[in-house]
Amino acid sequence: MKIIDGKMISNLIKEEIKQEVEKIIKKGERPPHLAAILVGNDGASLTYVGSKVRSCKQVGFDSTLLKLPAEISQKDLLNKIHELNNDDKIDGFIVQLPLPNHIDEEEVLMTVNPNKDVDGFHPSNFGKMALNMESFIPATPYGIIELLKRYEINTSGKNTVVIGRSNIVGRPISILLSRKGNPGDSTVTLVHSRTKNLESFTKNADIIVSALGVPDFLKSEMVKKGVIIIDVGITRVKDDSNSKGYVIKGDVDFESVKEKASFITPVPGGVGPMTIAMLLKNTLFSKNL
Ligand code: L34
Repeated sequence: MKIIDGKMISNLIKEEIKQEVEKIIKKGERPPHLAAILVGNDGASLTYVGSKVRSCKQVGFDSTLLKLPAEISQKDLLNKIHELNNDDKIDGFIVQLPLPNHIDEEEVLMTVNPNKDVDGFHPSNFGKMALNMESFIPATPYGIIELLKRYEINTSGKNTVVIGRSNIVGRPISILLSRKGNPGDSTVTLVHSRTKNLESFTKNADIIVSALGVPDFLKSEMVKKGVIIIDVGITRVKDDSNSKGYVIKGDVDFESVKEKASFITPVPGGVGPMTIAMLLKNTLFSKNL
């Protein structure tokens, strides 16, 4: 069993990006600039956006964090997005999800200028991704692809099972892994809450990408020997014995499944840090558009 070290790879990628930034500065240009909109005070979102801002500093990017109140109106939020769309000094920006219930998420994501949509959530970018055209690839799926590449995991012709059909992970990674190319060329099955006999699919899978958000969902009886496991789940579970008051859990029962897996990502330290590194990569790409 080999642990796929997302933390280590993300640091490597950030180092590569930092060197690109140094080249940009030497040419006398300004560094890439990423902005993030955070609505409300969700604890996990604060952590993730905080890491994004910190990582910008590490690689030499400029960053702007717009913290907006949970009660903000749809109209005021859209206005902020228009401001960022029209700000020539900002190369890319994200609106951190989830948004409060009264906000129409679809309208928000459709308002982001596709050329600054470094999350790749706009239908124009999502459509281009599905058609194998150049586009921004959503950071978490992009991070998974990058991990498969750097660990030289062959996905061609493999039975790949994706658990979960969210717009930000399950759906896009199922498209990416079935596209022509490497990584890609996989025979992808997308299973979800309405799937009958889910185990019959996971048991036959060569590669499993789990993006469900249910701690310890995937047990060792549900997988075959030699399986490759990518655990995207990241749930905070209350734990008073921990100084933070919670522990972070993946979808995979790591201790038992690792005995059967040939490769496995840990949580934390697997896919999470890659999401941040690939967001920076998209922002660098955006600056060069
Ligand atoms: N707009 N919303 C938008 N873009 C995104 O790409 C995200 N996502 C998801 C939630 N909402 C979003 C993230 O940024 C999930 N996500 C994310 C980012 C970073 C980490 C996890 C999820 C991460 O850094 N995880 C660490 C542990 C962090 C902790 O201590 O809680 C890890 O090692 O897995």
